Amino acid sequence: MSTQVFTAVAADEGQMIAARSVGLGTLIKALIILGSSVFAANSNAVVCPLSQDIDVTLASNARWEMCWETRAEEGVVLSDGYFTDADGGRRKVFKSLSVSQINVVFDDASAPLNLVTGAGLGADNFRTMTAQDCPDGTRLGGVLCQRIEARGYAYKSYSQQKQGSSVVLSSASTPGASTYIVRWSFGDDGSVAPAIGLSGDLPRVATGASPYGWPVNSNGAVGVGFTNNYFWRMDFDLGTDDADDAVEELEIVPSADRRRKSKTLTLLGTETARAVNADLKRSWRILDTQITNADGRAISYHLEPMHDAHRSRAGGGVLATDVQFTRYKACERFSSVNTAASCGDDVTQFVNGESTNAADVVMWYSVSYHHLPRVEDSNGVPVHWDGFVVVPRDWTSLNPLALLPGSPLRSEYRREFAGVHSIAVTQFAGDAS
Ligand SMILES: [Ca+2]
Ligand SMILES: [Ca+2]
Ligand SMILES: [Ca+2]
Repeated sequence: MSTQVFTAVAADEGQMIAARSVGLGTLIKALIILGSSVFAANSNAVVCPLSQDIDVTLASNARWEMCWETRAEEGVVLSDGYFTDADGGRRKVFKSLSVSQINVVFDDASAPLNLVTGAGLGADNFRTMTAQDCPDGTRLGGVLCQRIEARGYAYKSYSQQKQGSSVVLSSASTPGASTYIVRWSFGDDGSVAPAIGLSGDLPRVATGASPYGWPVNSNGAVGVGFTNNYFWRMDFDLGTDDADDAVEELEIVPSADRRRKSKTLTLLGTETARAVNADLKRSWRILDTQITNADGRAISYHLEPMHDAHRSRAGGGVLATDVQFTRYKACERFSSVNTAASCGDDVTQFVNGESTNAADVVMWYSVSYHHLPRVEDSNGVPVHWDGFVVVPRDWTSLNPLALLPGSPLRSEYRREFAGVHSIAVTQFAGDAS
């Protein structure tokens, strides 16, 4: 556990906050209203409303800090996330992460569901996390399970290797017949992997020779197929300034004879909605326009869409594209059925020409999964996971997990955090010496 003491406080947008001394267990109940200038001066502080903080140091010495809260609609919302790499470099990664809609479209054209803005993932639709739900973990607020999970090799090269691990946060919600397990996995490599597990009961069962599903018992019951369109809102705020980030699109473009493939980088300077393109290996990254690593490269987080075999394009609107980049606006919470006054109805309306160059950028991403029931679903749908991963790109000039003690590479690597951290060089648990 951490022994670091946070005494400085920070907040944006003047929210009311409570300062907490982490590790000493001392709660300083000081409600303070602070402005953004204070945030810049005390960027090392993590201060959580209601003191709902998460602070986990993994075996590699990598550390994730963030706040969590619950809302009736989104369920668990994570905020103010900081990643400290295995060699001690610490930066802010995100302002807010949430599930921004779950849209269920049935194959028999019965009324679709919007579960986040409809029944909601939170409040009474949370399922209590029991000790059995959260083996070897820590239960937070009765609804969130915090665990450390092994993720296998962090790297392997000849005889050298390191095993990685992740902080995994899970909650379970039942906004209808289906149970959804909302999972956020934060790796010791800085990766962020959101996922949603579908389980519970089938949401729609018909009878007779329906072509829209699959027989789920011997008495003519047919589980109707459906598509879950999962939407996430990811407000990355990289580094010390939330208003100086930008978006770049990456493509790998084949030559006419397809013998060469050229990398192209395109700055997306205004709000935009984009679709994946498997042939061009299209992907996107959020970068900081000011902070670079020791090699002079912009630090960034990179979305690599690898899960697009299922899709629901026919409905148009928010389903016509896969990812959207917008300039931050507080009322833009839900990818669809966004009902806040003076705000767009869905993320396609949030995309209205504002600048995303050196701005507070928000990334919206969706993944679709079509569930064709099977008879095993009839007494409890086996969990089906869908999600994606966002990884650091040039966040550091070397791989911190592969820095061996005493390596001359370490002094080069540590230059990029000069003035940000000055702790003694640490030994890695599990390293060959
Ligand atoms: Ca920034
Ligand atoms: Ca906008
Ligand atoms: Ca942002």
